[in-house]
Amino acid sequence: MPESPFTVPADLRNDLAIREISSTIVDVPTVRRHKLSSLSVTAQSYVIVELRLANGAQGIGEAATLGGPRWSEESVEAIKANIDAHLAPAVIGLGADRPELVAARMDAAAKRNNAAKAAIKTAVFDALARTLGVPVALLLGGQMRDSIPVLWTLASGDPAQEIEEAEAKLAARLHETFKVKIGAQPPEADMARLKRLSVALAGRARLIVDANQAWDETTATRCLPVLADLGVALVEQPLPAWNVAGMARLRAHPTVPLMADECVFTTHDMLQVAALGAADVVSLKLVKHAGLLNLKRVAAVAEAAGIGLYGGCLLESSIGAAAHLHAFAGLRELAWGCEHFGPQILTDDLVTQPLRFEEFRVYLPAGPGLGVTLDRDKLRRYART
Ligand code: MUC
Ligand code: MG
Repeated sequence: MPESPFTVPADLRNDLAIREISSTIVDVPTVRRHKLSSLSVTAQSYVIVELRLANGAQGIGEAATLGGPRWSEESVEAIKANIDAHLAPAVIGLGADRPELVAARMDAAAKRNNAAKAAIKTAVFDALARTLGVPVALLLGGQMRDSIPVLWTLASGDPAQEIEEAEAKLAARLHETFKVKIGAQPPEADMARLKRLSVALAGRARLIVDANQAWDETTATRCLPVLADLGVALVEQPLPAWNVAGMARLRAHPTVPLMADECVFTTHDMLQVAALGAADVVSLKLVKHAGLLNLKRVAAVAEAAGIGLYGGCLLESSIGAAAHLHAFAGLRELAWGCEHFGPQILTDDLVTQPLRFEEFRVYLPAGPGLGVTLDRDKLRRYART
């Protein structure tokens, strides 16, 4: 008879048992309006998970959303409700030294809910690593690097403002690659906007674009050669997430390398994209892959297919960004860098010591666990009442 996945080994350390999990919705204003193809935000919403073990160790995790349940199906309201009613009760009493068992219990308690599960799993790793006095990265295989090139996203939709913003980032030596959000306006208007940006920043910055599923295949076929002529280095998710075959057809006539984002949540999605040859690069995110271990699994499928890795984000604060950096730090290759500029687009952060951004890179915070400390005053200030 196959072993039950829920047989808890007898040697479970009682002091590592998960005793308490709480979740708080926070809304943190952004420094300017951030406009994607189908949504726009002036505040970023997260669910912050706080977890306590029997030994008193605490862990934190963050579930990010973008524009309510519009970037993906999860909203902060649904994330909090499902954590409180289903996911936390499923793992209370389990040992933090059994992250796979914690994951299996949550999968049995709720379908998908990937961002909610990711936040709890991050908090489990944080508490476990703090107990052991090691960084989370060490529990994931150890660090290949301690900093990662980090880009900035231009998403006001106003090219004059975007050029000014990019100039300021270049001058401060914070970012030299810029991701331009397109798809909120007609393609011709976006092409004109990109032309202005590429002329203004020529020779000094690299541009990539993210259409967030806005185009149909005909539009993409028409626009990709224009983007190639403008020197755009990468095009992210030009087609709807369902049209993976369409992405493969676009790649059959190479113009600009394509990056998969919303079409890759699970390892099965990644396998399909790889089998169809539908992407050159994949954007890795905790909210999509449901946690640190799964992120590395998706990366492994991509690596096996020769697909490049990119460290994606959903505008996380320093908490969520730190969690990603611990996972990214252990990947053998991260050829396309990362986009964890989230802490910089917020008017305030949720930790006592925000992440360090310097010389176009973001640094893995030092210290045990995630290496960041939740600022409880800030948590109270931005908590939704
Ligand atoms: C996305 O689709 O990549 C990441 C950066 C940004 O500006 O939006 C997000 C989501
Ligand atoms: Mg994207």
